[in-house]
Amino acid sequence: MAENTHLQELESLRDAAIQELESIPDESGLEAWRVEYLGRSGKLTQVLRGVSTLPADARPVIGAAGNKVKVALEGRLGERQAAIVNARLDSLADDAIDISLPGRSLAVGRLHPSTIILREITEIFRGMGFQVVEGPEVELDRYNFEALNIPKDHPARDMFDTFWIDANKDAEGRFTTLLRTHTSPMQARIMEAHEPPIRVVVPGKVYRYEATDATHESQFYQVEGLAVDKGITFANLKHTLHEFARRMFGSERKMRFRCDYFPFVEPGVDVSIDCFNCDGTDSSCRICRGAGWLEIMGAGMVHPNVLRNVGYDPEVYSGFAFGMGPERIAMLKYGIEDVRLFYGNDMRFLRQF
Ligand code: YSA
Repeated sequence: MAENTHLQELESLRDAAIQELESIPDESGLEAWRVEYLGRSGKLTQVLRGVSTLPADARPVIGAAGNKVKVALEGRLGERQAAIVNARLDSLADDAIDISLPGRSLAVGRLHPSTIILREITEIFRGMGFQVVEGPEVELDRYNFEALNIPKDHPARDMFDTFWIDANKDAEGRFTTLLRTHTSPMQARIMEAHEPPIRVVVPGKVYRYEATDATHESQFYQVEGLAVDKGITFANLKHTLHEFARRMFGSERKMRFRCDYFPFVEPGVDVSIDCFNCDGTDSSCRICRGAGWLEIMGAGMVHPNVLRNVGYDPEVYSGFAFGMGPERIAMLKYGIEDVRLFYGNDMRFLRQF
């Protein structure tokens, strides 16, 4: 009787253990199951230990049945372990990486055409002994105009349509801060901060409140040049700009200087090169439009008033200065017909450089 009860107990222990085992999802669960049933204090181990207390005739029967259950449970445990490992391997195979596939190419950035031309220009001047410096885009009226011999109400202010910043006003209620309309204010800042000799170029963004068209943007770059020392003459300016044009556009280019007016130079000139597309021979040339000449910058000898404004003695020092538009130069070099393409964010244009 006792024998039958023990046999039933073993069977239900086996069935419960197997049912539990089938729903275990991972190896840590399997280990907990092993400890619960087959461990030293496990449920089956307890039953097997109790065999010695049974009547002598029941011991071999229950002992043999208990061992059979143990072997069966160990066997099932091994099967379940293998099933869990295989399931994991199968899921890895689903996400497998095919290392024989070619890689996906990354889109590599490139330099903006303005940056390319700016680097080319500044490198040429660096090669001629000029230092490259930069200055603020938000500028004071004092540097953008007044230090450059353009006092308040001077008509020359109309040459530079200005974006004013309404943060600060002077005693008469006039704005004192602006987005610089040219890089020339850096002439005054540099001369104020340093004694001659000075040889600098200043690349930087400038802003003008003007209607845009194929040759006019409201934001564009300029490169300013300034050289101040004892005995600097117009001949030094001509030589420097000739050398620049030779390195930038080739040695066969001719250069033309014509009188022009800028309040901060005397004399002032505009500087052109002869058209490298048609050599001045094609009245329908798409680059010079038949003029034969391409204007590339304004320049001149630094006005004595500008030297005085920064505390230099114009009897002792003289200097030349120039200011050019790199986008206009890039347009000439690359045959770009509309300056608005530079900041239009059209990737089809930008990818060509
Ligand atoms: C003149 C004499 C000096 O001693 C020093 C500098 C200068 C240049 C002066 N500061 C100036 O800004 N002159 S400018 O109005 O004729 O502009 C200079 C160059 O900037 C032009 O030759 C042109 O290449 C470019 N530029 C002017 N307005 C532009 C422009 N580029 C694109 N869009 C515009 N709206």
